[in-house]
Amino acid sequence: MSRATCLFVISLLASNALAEVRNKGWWKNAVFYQVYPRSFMDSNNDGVGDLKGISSKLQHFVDSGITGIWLSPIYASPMIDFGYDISDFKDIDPTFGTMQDLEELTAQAKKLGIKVILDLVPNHTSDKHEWFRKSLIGEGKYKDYYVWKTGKNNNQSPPNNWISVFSGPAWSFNTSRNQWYFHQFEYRQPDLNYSNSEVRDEMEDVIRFWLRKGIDGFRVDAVPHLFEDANLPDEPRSYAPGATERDYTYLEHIYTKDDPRTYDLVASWRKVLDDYADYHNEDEKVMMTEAYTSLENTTRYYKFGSHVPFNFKFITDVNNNSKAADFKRIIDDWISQTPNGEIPNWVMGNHDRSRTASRYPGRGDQMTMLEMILPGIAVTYNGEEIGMLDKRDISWEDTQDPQACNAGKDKYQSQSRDPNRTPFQWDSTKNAGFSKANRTWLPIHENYIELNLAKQKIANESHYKIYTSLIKMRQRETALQQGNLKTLVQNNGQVLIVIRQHNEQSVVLLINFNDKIAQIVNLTGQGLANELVVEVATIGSPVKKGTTVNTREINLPAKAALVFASKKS
Ligand SMILES: *[C@@H]1O[C@H](CO)[C@@H](O)[C@H](O)[C@H]1NC(C)=O
Ligand SMILES: *[C@@H]1O[C@H](CO)[C@@H](O)[C@H](O)[C@H]1NC(C)=O
Ligand SMILES: *[C@@H]1O[C@H](CO)[C@@H](O)[C@H](O)[C@H]1NC(C)=O
Ligand SMILES: *[C@@H]1O[C@H](CO)[C@@H](O)[C@H](O)[C@H]1NC(C)=O
Ligand SMILES: *[C@@H]1O[C@H](CO)[C@@H](O)[C@H](O)[C@H]1NC(C)=O
Ligand SMILES: *[C@@H]1O[C@H](CO)[C@@H](O)[C@H](O)[C@H]1NC(C)=O
Ligand SMILES: *[C@@H]1O[C@H](CO)[C@@H](O)[C@H](O)[C@H]1NC(C)=O
Ligand SMILES: CC(=O)N[C@H]1CO[C@H](CO)[C@@H](O)[C@@H]1O
Ligand SMILES: [Ca+2]
Ligand SMILES: [Ca+2]
Repeated sequence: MSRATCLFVISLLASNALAEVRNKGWWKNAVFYQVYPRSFMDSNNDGVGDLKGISSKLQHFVDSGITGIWLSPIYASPMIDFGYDISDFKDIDPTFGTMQDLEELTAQAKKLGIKVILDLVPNHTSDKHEWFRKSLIGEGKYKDYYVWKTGKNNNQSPPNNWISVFSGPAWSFNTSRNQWYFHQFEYRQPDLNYSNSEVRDEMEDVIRFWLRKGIDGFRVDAVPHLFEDANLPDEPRSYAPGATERDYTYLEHIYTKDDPRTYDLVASWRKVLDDYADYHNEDEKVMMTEAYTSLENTTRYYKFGSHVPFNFKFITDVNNNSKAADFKRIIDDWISQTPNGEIPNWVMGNHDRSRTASRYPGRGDQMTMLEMILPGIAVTYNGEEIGMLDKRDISWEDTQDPQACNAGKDKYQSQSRDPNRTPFQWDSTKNAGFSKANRTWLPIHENYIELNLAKQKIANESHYKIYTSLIKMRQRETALQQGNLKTLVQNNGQVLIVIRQHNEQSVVLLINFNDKIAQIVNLTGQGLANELVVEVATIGSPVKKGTTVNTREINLPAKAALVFASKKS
């Protein structure tokens, strides 16, 4: 081999060795935190949160031990569905700031070691998106970007009986095109046509655009809704109790949900992320998927490239009347459905659901303990680290959520997601320190004087102290990083026990589901040390942090939860 060829081969090898995904698996024990940008922090005092606001609070994530944040949509939008109706996938809405603000946010976050993940909303666009406007007049390739169809009865009625998630017909007529278009959500959110390869190319292009801005991955919205059956057949009735003809639950969504092609589409997006990280020699990019569907169909996304198919079982399958055994069952089911080598995840709340502390009155911190002690990834919705509550009394006049507005004045409260979207409570100053505006986009919860981050930081016991102590434990305890998992129910079904063990190290969580009676828990025979130390206790528990207990006879106060670790020598 000549010297020149030799050098050539070496440099090829070198560049190959360099160009590869770095830091693979950084997300495996991550705590991810969902920021709802409208409600996090307002930097310019117009009453709505923004990107500069988030940048100004990055230290909060560092202090808390959070690995990465995912931001609900910040793209250009008429805000019919607060950013889930996007008019330009490659621009920032002025409500939230500028592209420069986003670049500054990602750059600053990178310096602090915080990952930034964006929301990808591929199912639909805003009706104000350029693609839709061109599609309306049948222009060139845009003609088939959306799902258009001539209606029945001489085009007088919709092409079929499909119902929108936000209730009422999922079809709207447009006079200039003289056809109906399909929308799974609001009528100003027309669905894209994913049978069209040009649409798929556009979305890959959108993903690459944001990767070039320095983001670390995507959370993909409303995945099961991506494809519809090409023949557009009527859907059968569900006979769900109480469902009226306009309700989404009135039909069995067999032609508009869970289409098998969805899985390959998700896999194609994962490939875009991997190829990008590979080519640019960057940290692995993460993909999270939002799919409210059966356990099998949700966990199937693991096999198609989702690192984190969101596990909503603590939101959808249990409530404040559930027993210890119900919790054990949903934990065990998820673990058994997680393919070998994949990582479980636990989501306690989000912008669509009632807050954890409201769903589990007096037991919100126990839910935080569960998600932090269980193996894998924990996902926190902003505000839950301080135990924020739903603001239930928002008036019809102040209501903003389109899902509630669609439901009408009589039903809006049962449909509204506003109560769990009120601004973050930073301190006890005006507007909870969220904004200096005279009016915020949603009212502040009136409990902010008492319930806020600043107070919880200095209190002896607080939701926030519990939250951060648990994250510190995750960083410290090998049992939480690598330990196996055992779940048990004892004391006549009253106590849930979660044990994590790695070599000689153990972490144990005990939750007393009995509101009135303390339990004596006996953990003999579980392979634990004779003595354990309380690391975290629920607020007001008479058994405090630092208490050493005998494994044979642990006093677990009524309605309390305790986290223990083995004594360090
Ligand atoms: C139909 O689309 C046109 C734009 O081409 C718009 O001006 C009009 O308002 C739409 N009509 C309906 C009924 O949606
Ligand atoms: C979707 O796009 C495909 C491919 O371009 C086209 O054949 C089809 O008619 C479109 N579907 C609808 C319902 O518009
Ligand atoms: C699961 O997905 C399959 C294929 O995509 C679909 O046929 C089935 O109806 C789905 N099942 C449930 C319970 O959602
Ligand atoms: C909790 O359960 C009680 C008793 O069944 C019920 O009255 C209450 O409405 C429930 N609270 C929540 C927030 O679900
Ligand atoms: C709030 O209202 C007061 C009194 O009307 C006014 O002086 C002040 O400029 C307003 N502040 C903001 C931030 O709009
Ligand atoms: C916190 O605990 C210390 C020591 O037990 C006590 O002196 C102090 O009063 C407590 N502070 C508050 C705000 O409860
Ligand atoms: C705990 O359980 C073990 C094994 O079942 C038993 O030998 C022991 O007596 C129990 N201890 C107490 C305090 O009940
Ligand atoms: C669960 C859910 O529906 N999440 C989002 C899905 O998309 C709709 C429409 O874009 C949003 O309103 C939801 O918040
Ligand atoms: Ca603002
Ligand atoms: Ca769709």
